[in-house]
Amino acid sequence: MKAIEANADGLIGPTHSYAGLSPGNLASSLNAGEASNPRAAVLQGLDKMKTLADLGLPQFVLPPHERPDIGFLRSLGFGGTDAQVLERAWKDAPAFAAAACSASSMWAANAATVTPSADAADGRVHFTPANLNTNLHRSLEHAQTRRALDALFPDPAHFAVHDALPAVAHLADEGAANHVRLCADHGSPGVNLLVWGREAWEAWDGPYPARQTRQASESLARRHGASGAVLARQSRAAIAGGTFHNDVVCVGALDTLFHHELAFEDTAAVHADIRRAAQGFEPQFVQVSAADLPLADTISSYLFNSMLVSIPGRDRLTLICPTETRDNARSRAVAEGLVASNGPIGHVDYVDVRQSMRNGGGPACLRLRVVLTEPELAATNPAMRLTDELHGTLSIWALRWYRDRLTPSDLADPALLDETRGALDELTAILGLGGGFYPFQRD
Ligand code: SUG
Repeated sequence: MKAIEANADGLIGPTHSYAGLSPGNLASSLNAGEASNPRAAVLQGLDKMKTLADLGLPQFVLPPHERPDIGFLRSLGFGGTDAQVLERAWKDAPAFAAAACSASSMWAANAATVTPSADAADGRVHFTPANLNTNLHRSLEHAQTRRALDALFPDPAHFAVHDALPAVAHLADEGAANHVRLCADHGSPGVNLLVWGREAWEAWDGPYPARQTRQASESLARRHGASGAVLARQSRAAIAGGTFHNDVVCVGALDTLFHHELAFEDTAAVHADIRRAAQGFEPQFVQVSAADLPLADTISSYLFNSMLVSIPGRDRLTLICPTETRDNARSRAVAEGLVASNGPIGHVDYVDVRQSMRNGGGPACLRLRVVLTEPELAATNPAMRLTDELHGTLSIWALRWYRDRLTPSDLADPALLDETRGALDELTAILGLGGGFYPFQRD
C-alpha cells in the first residue's frame, strides 16, 4: 500500500537550558552553564516544522513534558508545597533538581522506535517509547511520551503504542536515533537497521557511555514483529569521539544510507547484511571518509544529523542540514559535492536550530519519523497536525509565555513553575489533549 513519511517534532519546552547533563555529548558539556533563550529555541523548532510541512510532508507536534518534574523530586523525599519541593531540591540535591528541569523531550528522535505497518507482523504501526535510562534527566521521559503517542495515534486498529522496555542498564534504549529504515518506497517492506553500542553483559570501558544495548535493539524488533531487521555495532571510536547516538554519523531514506566511515565497527559486514535483507531494491551507500571530514568536524557541524527526505516533485533526495553544516568549510564541501554528483542526494537545504544544536540536537534529533498509509494518516489526531494556523497560534503562545533568557540558576525560580504550568495548561487546549494530560492537571 502507498505510504508517506510524516514527522512528529518535539515542541521545545519553556525550561530549555544548558545544564551539562549528557556526558559524551560534547555540545552539552561545552555549553554547560551558558544562558539559553527558550523563546528563540521554540520558534526555531516551529519554523523548522513549518519548513517541512511547506515541502509537503505531514508534520505533527509532540507537546513538551511538564518540567520541573515535581513528582520525581517528591519521589526522592522532598516535601511541602510544589514551590518548597523545588527550593529544597535545588538546595540539597542540585543535580537531581537540574535533571527534573530539563526540556530534553524536545529530541523526539529519542522518543520511541517506530515500525511501519508494512514491516510489522500484525499490520499495525508499532511504537515503543525509549526508556532513555543512560541519563537521569532523560529517564524521566518515557511515561509522558507514551501519553503523547497515545494522543497522536489513538486508534488501536491501526496503532500499537507499547510501554518502554524495562528501564534497566541491560536494556538501555535511545529510540529511533539508533534506527534507520531503508526501502524501495515507504509502503513496501523495508530493512530495519538497528545500531547498538554495547552488549548487555559487556564490561564497558569506553570514556563515554554506550547508550544502546544489542539486547534492547533485538527486543524492539521482536516485540514489533519487525521484518528485515539488521543489527549493527556502532564503532567504539565513534562513541569515544562524541557520537552518543548513531544519528550523529548516519542517516538514511528510501534506498540510500548516508554515513561516515567511522559509523560502524564493521562497515563491510553492515553493507552486506543490508544488501541481503533488501527486498526488491539495491541499497545505495554514500560514505564520507574521515580524510574528507574528520570525526571532530562531523560532530561539531552535524552533517549527518540532517533530515534526508523525499520531497514531492523533486527527483532526488533532499538533505535538510543545520546551518552549522554550512558554516563548516569541510562539511559544506561534502554537502556541495553530493549535489554536484549524480548520486541519490540531489538537494541540500539549511535550517536554523542553533538553540537545540548547542545541546547536541540537530534537525534529525528534533523529529520522530513515522511512515503512514493514507488510512493511518487519517486516523491520527488532527489537532496535533501542524498547519499554518497552528504554527501561528503556537508562535503567539510561545511569545507570550517563554522567557528570552534562562541561566541554569534561573531554573530554581518558583515563578518558572507557575509560568510553565500556565503555558502547558493553555497548550493542552490548543492541541486538544483533554484534561489530565499533565501530572499537575491530575493532582
Ligand atoms: O540526549 N542532549 C540530548 C541530545 C539528544 C540528541 N538526539 C539525537 N541525537 N537523536 C542528549 O544528550 C543535553 C541537556 C543538557 O545538557 O542540558 C541533552 O540532553
